Amino acid sequence: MLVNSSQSVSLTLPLRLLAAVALAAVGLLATGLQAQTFSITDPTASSAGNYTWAPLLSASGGYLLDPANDQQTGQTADDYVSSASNPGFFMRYGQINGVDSVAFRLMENTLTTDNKGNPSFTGQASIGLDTTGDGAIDIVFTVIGKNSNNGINYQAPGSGTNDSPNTTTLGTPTLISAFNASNFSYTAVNSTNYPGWTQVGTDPDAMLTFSLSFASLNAALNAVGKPSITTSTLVRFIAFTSTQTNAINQDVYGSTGISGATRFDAPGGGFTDYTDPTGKPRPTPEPATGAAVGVLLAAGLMVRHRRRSRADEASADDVG
Ligand SMILES: [Ca+2]
Ligand SMILES: [Ca+2]
Ligand SMILES: [Ca+2]
Repeated sequence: MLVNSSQSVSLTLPLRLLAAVALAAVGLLATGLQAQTFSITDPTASSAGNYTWAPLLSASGGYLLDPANDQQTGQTADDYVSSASNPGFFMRYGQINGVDSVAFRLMENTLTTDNKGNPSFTGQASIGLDTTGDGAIDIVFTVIGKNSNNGINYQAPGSGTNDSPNTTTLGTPTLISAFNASNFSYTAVNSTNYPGWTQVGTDPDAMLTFSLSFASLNAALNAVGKPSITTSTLVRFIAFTSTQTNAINQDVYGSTGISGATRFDAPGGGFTDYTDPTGKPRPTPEPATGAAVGVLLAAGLMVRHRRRSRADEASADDVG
């Protein structure tokens, strides 16, 4: 009995040490992820089909998807598209030109071109963030290609509840940055920038990508009276298109039409599952790395070993 107890104690201490080492490794992995350099034109997936951008997920599991031809105002250029094998809403975090940045990528049904046939973004696409977990949009980032404030803007939600298309109003866009080669890309989808993509309908589809620095994201949050977030804050995203800047009126990604549900946080309402700003989904269960799982397995085996030892002792006592 004494031998068993001392064995348990002597093994528990190294186990704690091992757990600490594993957690440190997890931290290093996270740091590595944040430091990774990328470009907004990087392909969505490897040639082997593994996503290098993070597909945003539904709260009920799997990729968040949006049907084709459900936008409400007639312009298929502003219709988000996806399928079970081709998710259409991605994000990525890392360094662009040495600056910590977050980027979003969306697939749209029709590529618009200028009179020379070159891709020309003339629409308006927005990403809303719920940074506080209350189901309401806290801030919106909008790329505008059609009138004043062309570029990447932020918008403050209005005084309503901002938890559904009908209850959301948006303030005047404030320009964060004009479009440039590092923060905006609008292009036809092809087998290089999205290996495995299947065209929707008869017209070429578009891939829209934009980025902003993490510092400017937080500066915008502060400007609308919201606290800053960190790379571990759990956030929900919602993507929508509009013909006007003060409301949601075209397509909500993840919702049939504008309003497949009465609230953004209801099934089919448009919110992604919670993720951190690096695109890493909410850990369930945590932690998820191989090393940490190994530690958990080892801990489980130890518990079983100790229970068995106690059971052996108990049965030995019974016999005695
Ligand atoms: Ca759609
Ligand atoms: Ca199309
Ligand atoms: Ca939709």
